[in-house]
This record gives sequence, structure tokens and C-alpha cells, in this order.
Amino acid sequence: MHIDPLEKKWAQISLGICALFVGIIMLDALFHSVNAPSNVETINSATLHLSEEFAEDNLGVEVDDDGNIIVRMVAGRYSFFPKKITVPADTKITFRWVSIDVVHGVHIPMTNMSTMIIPGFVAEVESSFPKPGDYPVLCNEYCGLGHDHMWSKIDVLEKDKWRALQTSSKGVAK
Ligand SMILES: [Cu+2]
Repeated sequence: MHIDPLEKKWAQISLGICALFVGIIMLDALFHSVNAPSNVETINSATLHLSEEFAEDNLGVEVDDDGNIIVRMVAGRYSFFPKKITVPADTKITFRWVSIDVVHGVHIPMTNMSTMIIPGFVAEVESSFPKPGDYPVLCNEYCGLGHDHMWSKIDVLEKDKWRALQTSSKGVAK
């Protein structure tokens, strides 16, 4: 079979580019931990309101018996619920996100928070806020016509202020 030398050269270049990309992906996966999320935890998105963990009353901030802070949030077209929560600055917080409808994303500028929220799965990310202030919570995965308006807010307080608020009115930070 005859292959034109020029065509052969281009075929080699194309295969070389493919090999390069596969190599980069493998290096990233092996040495830079660029992987698909490893927390594979499934949940039925259609019955979240009936689930124990993500029922409306259990959303928001929870401090467990060991003092760990867990935040549970639900993403749905077009908002994150609860609309506003209050957490302490400079503290490790475990966020657990679920979606009630389509694929959403969540991005909180100035933090490591950036993950997809896929219906049927729980997205868990550990994060912390460097300093007090208002942090926007944005959807960064196109989810429909209202996507541009899909955002919420996290109110980050100084640790001491947050603690005082927790003890003075138990319901506020929930
Ligand atoms: Cu969106």
C-alpha cells in the first residue's frame, strides 16, 4: 500500500499530539492528584426532602459532638439553599453539597471551593475562609436560563463572634 510521504508525516504528527495529551493527563493524575472526585457517595435527588441528612430542617451549619463544623447545602434552579449561612473564619469546614435537579457547580472566590454538584451524588469539600466578610457562592456550571442569577451568600464572622452568636441564639447559625 502506498502512502504519500507528506500524508505519513502528518499522520505521525497527529498521533504524536495524541500521545502527548495522554501523557500529560497521566502525569497529572499520578503526580498532581488531578482526579475525578474520590468521595463517591450516592443519594436519591428526587427524595432529598425525605432524606434524613438533607431534609429542610437539617440544612445549614451543624456543629457535631467533636466540634467539627459541617455545612449542608442544596443546589437547585436557581439558588443555593439555605440562602444565607453564617460560619467562622479561619476554621476547617466540611461542605456537603447536593443537587435537587440538574448539574450545578459551586465556586466561592478566595477559597478552594470549586466543584460540580451532580444529581445523585454528594459533593464533599473541606474548605476554610481566610478572613471575615461576605463571600458570594456562585454557580459555575450552566444550569438553565436563570443560571446568571444563581448565587447565595456566606457570612463569615470572627471565630469569637461566631461562637458567641452560636451560644446566644442556637437557631441563628443553623
Ligand atoms: Cu447554574
